Amino acid sequence: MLGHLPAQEYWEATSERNEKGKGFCVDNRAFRQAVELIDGAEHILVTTHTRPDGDACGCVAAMTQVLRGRGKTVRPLFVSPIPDWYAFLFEEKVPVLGESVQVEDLVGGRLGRIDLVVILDTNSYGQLPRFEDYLRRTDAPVLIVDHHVTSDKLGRVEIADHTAAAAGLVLFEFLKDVGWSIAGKVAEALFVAIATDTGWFHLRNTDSRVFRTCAELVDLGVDSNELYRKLYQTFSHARFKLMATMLDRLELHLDGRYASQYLVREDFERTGAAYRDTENMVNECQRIGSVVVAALFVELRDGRIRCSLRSRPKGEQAIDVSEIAAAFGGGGHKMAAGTYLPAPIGHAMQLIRDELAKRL
Ligand SMILES: [Mn+2]
Repeated sequence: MLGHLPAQEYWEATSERNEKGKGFCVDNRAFRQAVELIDGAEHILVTTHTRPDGDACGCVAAMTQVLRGRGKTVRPLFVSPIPDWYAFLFEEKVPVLGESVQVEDLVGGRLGRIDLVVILDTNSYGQLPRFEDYLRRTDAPVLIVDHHVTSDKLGRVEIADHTAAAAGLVLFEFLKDVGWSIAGKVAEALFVAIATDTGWFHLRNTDSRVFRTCAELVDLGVDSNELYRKLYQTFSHARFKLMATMLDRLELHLDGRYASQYLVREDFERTGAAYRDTENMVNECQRIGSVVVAALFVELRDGRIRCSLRSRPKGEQAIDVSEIAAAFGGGGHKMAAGTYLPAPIGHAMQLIRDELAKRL
């Protein structure tokens, strides 16, 4: 199964959508209740979903700094490691649950008292592996700031707006409404959250509310050019060589509508790239105009084949790739899904191609 998917993929997966650019869809009462919850707490734990993306990292960084600015003792915590390129958002190395911190440490109070838990960019147990154990065992109230449709209603107070392109947008509107300072690193972190969840303003969730918010953040001193460089122009040579290998292997099928690519173990050894370096690479070939569905097959260390699928609507033709993935025990969303397949890689590729041929 895939882990958490970026917001735009949830967004594109749902047809339900409010009028673009409305803004302020959250009831102000939730804002006031959130302030009460925060004001009543001294020691606050801040976390987000597994496989944190830019929205998740940006929100954790922003919320941590805002709460510290209000004199709170704040413990940011991730439930799985963050990509290296988001580390600049944090002044400290944020602990990861299951690495330097265990659930028992949280439950046993070995990290100190926690009287409020703030969860950003998710409201689902399924996105909080291990942390779920803690949530079920703690009496501390939970505050949610989120923009996903799926919800396990984890929060005593929930600031949730599924019409927002990013959780960072919801957090911005909350901070602005209650008059808490958005400046410096907080503004930068919120910009990263919103810009990354909209694919740097090119995905379909990019509405006028996104631009208005980001314009305000630029007025507050955010240097968008510098952030873009930090996030998208810092590939290692090894990672770039891996991408070049992948692109070299690209094949178009089904009248150019299906692009398949693959990487094998030897490619990682030869280039010196890491498995996590494949992140987002499957999307590269969507620059080819004819491509409707893209797939990347990666041979893992244990020999299994990880298949990532991406779909993009073209006219009336929209392929639900989660159905393709589900046919092989995987899952995901309409526009982004994945599954694991048995070796050999050629056979795995043939299975997906045959399944797609039925639909394309
Ligand atoms: Mn998000």
